[in-house]
Amino acid sequence: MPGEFKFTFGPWNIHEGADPFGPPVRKSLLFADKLGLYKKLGFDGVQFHDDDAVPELNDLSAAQITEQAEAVRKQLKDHGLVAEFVAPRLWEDPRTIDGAYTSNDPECREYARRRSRQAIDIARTLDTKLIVLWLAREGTYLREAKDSKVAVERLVEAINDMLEYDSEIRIAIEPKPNEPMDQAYIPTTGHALALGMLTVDSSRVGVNIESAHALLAGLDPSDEMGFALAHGKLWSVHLNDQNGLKFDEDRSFGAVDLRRALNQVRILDVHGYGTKGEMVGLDVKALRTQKDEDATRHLSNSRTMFLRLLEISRDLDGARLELLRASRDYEELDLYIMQSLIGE
Ligand code: XUL
Ligand code: MN
Repeated sequence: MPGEFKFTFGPWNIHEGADPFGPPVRKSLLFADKLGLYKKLGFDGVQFHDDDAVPELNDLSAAQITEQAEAVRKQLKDHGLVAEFVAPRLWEDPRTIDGAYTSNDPECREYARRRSRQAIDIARTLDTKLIVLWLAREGTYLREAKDSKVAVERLVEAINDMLEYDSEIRIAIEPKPNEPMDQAYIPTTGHALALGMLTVDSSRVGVNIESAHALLAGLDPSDEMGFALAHGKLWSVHLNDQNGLKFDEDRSFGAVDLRRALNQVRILDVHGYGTKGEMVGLDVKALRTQKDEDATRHLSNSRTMFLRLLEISRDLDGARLELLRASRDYEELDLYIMQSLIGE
């Protein structure tokens, strides 16, 4: 039954190709033009950073922020799209250089908390109750720069602040072990869920799992997803792929390791991901070498691979799998999976 999953991506996934070593190599598309591409590419929803929806929001009043967010809500409606989540962008402003919620400077921490409340206002206007927190700079380049116990307490205070600001929002933490920091405080799903347990309402703190981030932590993305699913906490995913432990490559889903991708699709499908409104986010980036006219293929390719792997997963013979497990014939199981992947 392919088609029951709803797919999303963020405007940042259509990208000009700049990297830390070189300038943009493709033309910028206006947000309005990007919106026009979603349905054509087979996508149903948009993931937002707060300033994807309301640019330069630090310079705007609360009324101006709401007015601009309302205009975006209308644009979404016109395109038949929904907002999946809003994520406060807490890594570009000078006040977030040394971290946002965990900065050693109280004024910077206050800025981060105010900005997070603004992101919640935007989310409410866009009709989503999901906030994603990628804790980009909440970590250190060197251990002595911050106190890790105090840092966790500050993360809890910041999350409490958001939960208390709006009694309906849910927060999905997107763990990542490194980049831009040497060492992040919340590197894995386990850390994110344990952090949620310390907050005033752990029932409203879950996770957004990104394949590449799990791989950078040396973990298997499908097992991370299984862990979150067992807790009822998998509220969003950022599927992509990654060639080893280099940098966050955001490769197209399945591009490096088809079997690893199959296992992610399978764990999601078998356990009903999507049946409570969860969406399949594809946090993928076009290769820098890609030309303007074909710079959205990574998105449609990733979706195509998800749906193809879904078919393969659903075609697996459940009884045969059970028999192979029961007889502990994992060599035969290995071959069965590989043959399924190559279409034999
Ligand atoms: C960073 C990352 C972000 C978040 C959204 O590595 O994945 O795009 O997904 O803030
Ligand atoms: Mn991501």
